[in-house]
Amino acid sequence: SGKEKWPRGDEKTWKEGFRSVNTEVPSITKSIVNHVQTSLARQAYNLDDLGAYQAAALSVRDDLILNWNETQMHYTRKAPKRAYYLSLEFLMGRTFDNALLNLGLKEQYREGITKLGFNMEDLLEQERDAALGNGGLGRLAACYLDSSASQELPVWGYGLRYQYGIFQQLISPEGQQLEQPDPWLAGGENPWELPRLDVTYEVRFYGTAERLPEGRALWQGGQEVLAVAYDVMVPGCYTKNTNNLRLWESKPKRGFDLNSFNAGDYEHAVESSNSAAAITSVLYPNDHTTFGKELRLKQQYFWTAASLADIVRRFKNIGKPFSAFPDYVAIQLNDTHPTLAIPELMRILIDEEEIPWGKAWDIVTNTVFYTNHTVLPEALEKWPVPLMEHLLPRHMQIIYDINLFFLQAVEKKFPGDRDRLARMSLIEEGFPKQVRMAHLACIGSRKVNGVAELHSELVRTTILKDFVEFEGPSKFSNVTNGITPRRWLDQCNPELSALISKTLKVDKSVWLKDLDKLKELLPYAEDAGFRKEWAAIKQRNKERLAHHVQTTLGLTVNTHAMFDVQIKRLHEYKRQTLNILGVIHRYLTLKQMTAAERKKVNPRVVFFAGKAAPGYYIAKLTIRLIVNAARIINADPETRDLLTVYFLPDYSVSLAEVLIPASDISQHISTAGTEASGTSNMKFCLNGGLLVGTVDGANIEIAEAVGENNVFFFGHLTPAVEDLRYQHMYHPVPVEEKCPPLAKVLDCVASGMFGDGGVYEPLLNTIRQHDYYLITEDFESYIGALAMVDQAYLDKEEWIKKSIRTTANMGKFSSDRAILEYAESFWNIEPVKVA
Ligand code: B1H
Repeated sequence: SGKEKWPRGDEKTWKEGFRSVNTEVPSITKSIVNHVQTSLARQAYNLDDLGAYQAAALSVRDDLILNWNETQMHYTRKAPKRAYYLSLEFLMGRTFDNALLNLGLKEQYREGITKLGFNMEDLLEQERDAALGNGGLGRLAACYLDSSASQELPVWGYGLRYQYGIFQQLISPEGQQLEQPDPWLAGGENPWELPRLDVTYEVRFYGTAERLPEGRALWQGGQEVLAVAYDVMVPGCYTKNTNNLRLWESKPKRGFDLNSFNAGDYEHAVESSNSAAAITSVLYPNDHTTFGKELRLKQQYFWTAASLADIVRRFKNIGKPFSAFPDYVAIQLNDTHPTLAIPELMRILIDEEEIPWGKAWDIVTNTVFYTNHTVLPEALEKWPVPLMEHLLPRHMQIIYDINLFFLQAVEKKFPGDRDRLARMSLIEEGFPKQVRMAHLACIGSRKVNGVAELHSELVRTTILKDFVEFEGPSKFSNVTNGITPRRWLDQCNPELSALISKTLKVDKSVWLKDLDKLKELLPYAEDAGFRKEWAAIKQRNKERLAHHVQTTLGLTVNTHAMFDVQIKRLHEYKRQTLNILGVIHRYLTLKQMTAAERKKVNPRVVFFAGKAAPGYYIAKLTIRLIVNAARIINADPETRDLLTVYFLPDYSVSLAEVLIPASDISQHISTAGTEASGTSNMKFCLNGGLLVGTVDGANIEIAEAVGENNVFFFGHLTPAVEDLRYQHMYHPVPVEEKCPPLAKVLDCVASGMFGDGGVYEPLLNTIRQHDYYLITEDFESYIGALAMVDQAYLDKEEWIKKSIRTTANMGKFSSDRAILEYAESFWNIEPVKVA
């Protein structure tokens, strides 16, 4: 009624009960001990590291809840325009350390934990990664959440609460990738989420859609599934603002079918309840490919429908007419995975809110924004029309209607251009017909952006060229990706962070939220004392990585060598194959040298890590070649002081946090025009690692920022790629002629130097035959670039200068800059600070 007295009962008693965030060591230890006693029901005498971690995490959770509650209440009261980031992946990694750092409580907790007889580093290792993503796209979403909260922007994430994240990778002794499930929630309570069992929505699948007058329809029948909210708290850095990531879990609407149960048909009784629970059971591990699987489409609709219902309900609470929807809501589509948000919002506005088509379309196209993350054809989502019609009959009608109006407008602007209509249609002809999700996302959005300058240009000139011609260029823009310097510098490289603060004579809270400040490090490149400290930190980070490899794999790493790292999903376009063939080439070269010649060579340790999609045969063969080459090369007494190779299994956010600060050089060597941006390139450079790479994605902008003399570029440029592929297709030249040194390497592999050569034939054939990713074309300049790296590394002082200058110039790549670009130029939202 609004007139109820608040609080109920005695106000003073209430207020005395309120607590605030524990900032002093005694109150922190008290809270930890309380959690041991009550939440965990355990005792001091039998507490292990896991128990101590859980108690400490629950204590931090309490603090996060206070800030989260205050933030959400404040946003509700102020009712600002909000932005919603819809992503099927959020690759969050661990939370404990990050939360402590963002709250500014790490040192207090360290002291308290020590007092209780535990070691902070050991407790941090107890946490499992939240790995609800495949790679860059999912980690970008996580960085953007961190930046939104840190910049005090009213942004919520929406995703799925998968029971199983990205699979765990095992490597067999033969070098085969084996996959195991990742039951990340199996340990019981997850302290970083708040189950909201009262926040639920019903989501419908299948059934029939009957057209009604005035463009409306009645969709009924089919299967109804319940979406239950779990809220993950996202603390900002040095601010009270704590944003929300809402993850949906699927649940059967009713426990099970009682009629069948009573009739004795127990299997059927639980069938529909199982099929409901299946929706959010597992993350699809097929980075960069679309499969047209019904369960995946169910995930996409389940998630967009629940998210939109929630967004619409929140909007309605403000009490404004729907015409004001775009003034209060911005929805960012992370790739095409949530594109159903467009027809779903149309359905809500038309069928439920009874808004006419034209007005509804205006609302949608002023609310939704679309980010494209790849131009690779195999990654562009298409859904078979028969599947859509079956699963989402009403949405298929709406898509047809959108298409009709759209093509009429195209026909009007380009009369009689049938080819253009066919190219631009939302429906691709064929057997079966397919819905082109990128086209739908494009025409349903206010803005479309790519994720680095080159990539955005490729979006404009290739996959969406017709749409630029039709709608004009202003809708199409670029937001270059960024990374959060909190996790990717302060957290993963605390010594470097401390050196930066000491040198700049400011608290880290200043430069971590204004990363351009790193520029002030530039003059210190000339300071020999500073260089010494800088190099010593890199050395200790290399030792930390070596220690990790020693304890997890039992292998001893030479920390006096140059550390050369390539860590990312296995994919032909990323060309791990080029790297390992380069390693073998180096090995063959070393073998031919005299002992005296070898003395002049820089020792090198090459690290690989990354997962292959379970069904991606060639990518798995690449892993096999790496592992077997490593086995032979590392065992060779003639060369092993100068060259060793490691494939570190089960790459994850947490492993990246150890690898990245330890690298001297990292490899980002995609065929030009294929890697939309890359974000690990930014992480390495921020940590003072140099980069060897192709002129692709964000490598280009990194080189612009840090200076071309501080990166090692090689390979053909994007405009050449198409012609070269054409030549390979129609005028193939044998690799023996095109690139003799590569041919020699391929022969060694084929002849069994690294185990049965026949095994590798299919991989070698991808190069010998069409060589779509142009390894033969880039091999020699790649070897040349690596030689330049060796040359540069000989001058240690100059190398350290390059390292310092690289870090100093990386300010642009903070995800704070990126998220502010989205906020200002797309979403039109402003910071809402919680006092
Ligand atoms: C990126 C994907 C992707 N682009 C389909 N596209 C997926 C596509 O499961 N799926 O169906 C999953 C992922 N991921 C990456 O996005 C780009 O390759 C990187 O270059 C880029 O840095 C990253 C973030 O923008």
